[in-house]
Amino acid sequence: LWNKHKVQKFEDAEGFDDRFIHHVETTLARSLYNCDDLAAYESTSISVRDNLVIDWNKTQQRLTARDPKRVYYLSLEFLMGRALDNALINMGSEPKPNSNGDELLGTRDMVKDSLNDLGFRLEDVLAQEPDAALGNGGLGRLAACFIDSMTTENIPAWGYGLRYEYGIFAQKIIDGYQIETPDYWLNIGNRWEIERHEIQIPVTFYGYVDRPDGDTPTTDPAQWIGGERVLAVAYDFPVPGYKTTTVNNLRLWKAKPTTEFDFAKFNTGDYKNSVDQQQRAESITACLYPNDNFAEGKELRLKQQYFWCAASLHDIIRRFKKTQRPWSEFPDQVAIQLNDTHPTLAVVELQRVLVDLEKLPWAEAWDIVNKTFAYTNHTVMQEALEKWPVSLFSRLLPRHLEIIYDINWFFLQEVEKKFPDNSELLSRISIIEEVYPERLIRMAFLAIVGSHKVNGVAELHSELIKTTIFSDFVKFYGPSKFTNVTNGITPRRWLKQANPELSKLISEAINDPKDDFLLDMTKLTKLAEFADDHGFQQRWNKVKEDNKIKLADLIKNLNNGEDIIDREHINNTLFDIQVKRIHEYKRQQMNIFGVIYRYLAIKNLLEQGASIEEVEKKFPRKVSIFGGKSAPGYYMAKLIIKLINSVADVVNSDVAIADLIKVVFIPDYNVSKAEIIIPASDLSEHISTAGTEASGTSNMKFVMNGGLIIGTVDGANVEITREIGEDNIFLFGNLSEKVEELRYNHKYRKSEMPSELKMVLNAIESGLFSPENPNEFKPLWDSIKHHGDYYLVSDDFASYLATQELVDQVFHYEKSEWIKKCILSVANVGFFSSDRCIEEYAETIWNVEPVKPE
Ligand code: DL6
Repeated sequence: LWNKHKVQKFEDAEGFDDRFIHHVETTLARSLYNCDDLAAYESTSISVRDNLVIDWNKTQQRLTARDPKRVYYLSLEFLMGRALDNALINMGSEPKPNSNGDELLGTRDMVKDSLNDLGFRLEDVLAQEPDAALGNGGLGRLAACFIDSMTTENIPAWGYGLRYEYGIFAQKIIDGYQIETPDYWLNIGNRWEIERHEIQIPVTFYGYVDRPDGDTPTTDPAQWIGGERVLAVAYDFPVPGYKTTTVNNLRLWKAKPTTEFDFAKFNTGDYKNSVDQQQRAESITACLYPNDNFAEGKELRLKQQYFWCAASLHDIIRRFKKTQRPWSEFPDQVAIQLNDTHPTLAVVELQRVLVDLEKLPWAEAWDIVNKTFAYTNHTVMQEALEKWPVSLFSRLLPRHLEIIYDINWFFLQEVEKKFPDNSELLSRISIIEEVYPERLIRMAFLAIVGSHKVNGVAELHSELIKTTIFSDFVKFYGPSKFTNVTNGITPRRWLKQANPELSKLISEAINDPKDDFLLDMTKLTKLAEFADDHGFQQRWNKVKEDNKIKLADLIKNLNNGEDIIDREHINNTLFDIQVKRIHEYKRQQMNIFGVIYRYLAIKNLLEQGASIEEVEKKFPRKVSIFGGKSAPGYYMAKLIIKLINSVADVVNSDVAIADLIKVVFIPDYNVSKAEIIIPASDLSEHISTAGTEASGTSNMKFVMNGGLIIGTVDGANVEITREIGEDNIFLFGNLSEKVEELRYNHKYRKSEMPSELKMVLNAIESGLFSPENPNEFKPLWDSIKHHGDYYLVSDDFASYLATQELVDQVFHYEKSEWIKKCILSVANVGFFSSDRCIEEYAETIWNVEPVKPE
């Protein structure tokens, strides 16, 4: 009977129309005559989601039947962006003839045609969707790309995270300053999520530890009597894969109060407290912490972490227990990946469950824990490494603190055995940092001790963690525990979806009409055959020009309809883009100093009597485009944003320079803006101080979209150079090996500032960009002149400018060479597909196999 009445997926235009109208009329309770773009978006989304849910159910049934090892990806951030377009591309339907029988159409084209017939434009409908911006930057977007690839690769995988009510704040620029406004992304509801009322997991905080058998060792089972209890409610997001009917699940938890303490307070008339407690519970998943590469150390953040780890583990264990396997088989069935140290409490929680609740002996439990977890490190920067005060733990999670002490005790004993009488080593390697006035728990160390593998995210970074922050662990465990998996990005979103015209040109050129290259990126190498083909180069350049026009339109819209970019010269204006979080280590300040230098040099030439045509020969047309958010409390980053906007004001309104330079700061950089910005770049900047950017992933996105890179020898720039060839990237600057020496030189004032930088800083100090407050940018120049120039701007500035000159030369005077470099870069970018990463994780860390649909 169940089979007979099973809901069917829509397969063709007619099926889609029926489903669409059904949802307009029933789910939305509207009529087609009263259906605007927003309603059309909602109805399309629910119709598409219906298809996904049908495949989701089949995927879960298949997994239950086959019971393979599963991967659980624990990430406090999933920066998903919009879902609808991605689902339409991924949904797996092969292209088929349209109603006239004369054209190949995939699901996306079919839905586009149908919507057209119903009176809607797909672009307008897609634009209604708010971004799911539950992440800060690279780390969260990586998790989103990985979950796409895990599904595409048919890996049995679940993502676990938090369903924040407010995602990363929306950035407004007022008078050049960043102003944060809340991002209530659920304002119009969320048509992609399925609320699971039936899955409500109690999570406890505070309280005390009870030992019914008296003063037994802490490694024996104990009972944690928690104080505050909240419920974790599951919200599921189906994740489609490309050309597969596998649909995986992203489960996000929302906190809600238990009803029991409401009533207790209510009955005693303590209404205010009862409401307070409700709000306390809900506050756990209210907000994403808006820091990138910075650990803030707030109690609420630790509460978020435990809430999420406890609920996720409970869910994982429940699923495992259904199979009735013995505990010893847990690591054969479950691989848990820790995305940075944020989920490290899951290690402790699993040990607690096994020892306290399941009554396994400590050592047996620990063996299971260790085989289950693996940890990805995303940074070497001290300020980003999480350390929690012991006192906070002892209040919030008293039993977990005991367990951490025991883990540390056993670990240090092993260290002592291997390296006797080395108390310095013991204190360096201990999970507990003995510092005054607060002992701290080093979460990265706990993650290493609790995991069987630790990986960095690009080759240079993975080497650096072994020689710097984790060197003692390499000594103790040997190097084999540490490995590298270079990051990647999904080509479905970052090529097909963001840059449909380039994707089409590629599939035509390599004769791949069904877009199989999006699964097998080695097919791109065929593009190299066209690198010198003049006709192809022109078509390539036309796609770039069209993308630049789209970006110019976006900028115009954001600028109240006023055009900043000169449309007439758009093809020979170099679009130089740096979009990412604003951070001193990423060195947006060096970029804007470069712009100032160019501006001053142009003004000098003009003052010396050169004509604009003569000046243009030396400094051809260029638009410098910036975008990115600063953490709300990061003073220097906010000052950099202000400087960029102040320079833009001066330069853009200076008619004397006749549009040779334009500067744009795009407010509120997010995933859907990135999808417009990245395809439009001629050049993008990845110019971090060597050794500071773990990998970077936007570097890969820009290359995949046919732009060239100016960059330092840092993060994944190294592998990008290896893959695409050093002739196709503009590298400059000092190497990471030199950084320590250069910092030392600054400290002892042995460094010389280059004259170009002096000129720039003098101009800023003169108040050229802040006439009303000449000291406005003092902290920026002070950090270079007086505070040791930690990010080594003065050491790299001259080579940065020289390399920019080379860029100008090739772009403006050797355009065919430029386009050739772009084509060759795309031909060899295949390594950076996140499918490759997932294959590496699956094979070398998780030991899981794909489960393909029949
Ligand atoms: O691995 C993803 C991404 C890298 O591409 C960036 O280079 C790196 O800065 C970023 N790291 C973090 C670390 N934050 N914390 N916590 O976001 O990871």
